[in-house]
Amino acid sequence: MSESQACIGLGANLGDVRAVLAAAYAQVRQLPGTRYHRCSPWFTSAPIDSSGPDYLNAVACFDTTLSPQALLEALQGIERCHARERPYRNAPRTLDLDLLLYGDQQIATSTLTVPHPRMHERAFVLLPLAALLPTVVIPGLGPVSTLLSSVAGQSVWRAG
Ligand code: A4P
Ligand code: MG
Repeated sequence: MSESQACIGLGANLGDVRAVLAAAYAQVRQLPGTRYHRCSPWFTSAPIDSSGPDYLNAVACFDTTLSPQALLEALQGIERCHARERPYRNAPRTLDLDLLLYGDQQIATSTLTVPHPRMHERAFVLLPLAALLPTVVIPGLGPVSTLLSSVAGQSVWRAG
């Protein structure tokens, strides 16, 4: 069975965000057909196109035999475990798990767009991604290091 490297974004700005992100990452590590997990440091940032308290964000990468759609559904199952609600677009959230990258694939279906369509505009995604994979190239968009320079004005700091 073929294996691909997947990268996911983890974010939260409601509730006990540290506990929820730690629990969610532990659940990701338990997903079937995944191995070689690693997680970036955690970063704090003000909400972008969103509201509420500051966010805590991280990026995790692992190798997986799950298909992109199966992985998305597994991530949505973990979100549901943490009482994720969707009252309106970009609402504050107890947990957001986004599929950022799946190998070098570019995917556009009704339920899944990969690379995640807004990841290249967001320092809270690019900084933790670069901490894990400094030379990664975002398919169709370019090296993470180049993309990072275009979001240098965004304030994101390492969580203490
Ligand atoms: N979907 C399509 N592609 C993907 C993908 N690659 N990963 C679909 C995950 N989902 C994907 O997502 C809505 C639908 O997008 C899903 O049903 C899935 O089929 P959602 O998670 O229900 O809604 P959302 O969270 O509002 O959308 P999304 O795309 O996660 O929002 P964004 O654009 O990521 O914005 N500011 C800071 N500082 N930190 C943050 O983490 N997050 C957001 C969320 C806004 N501002 C933030 C942060
Ligand atoms: Mg999401």
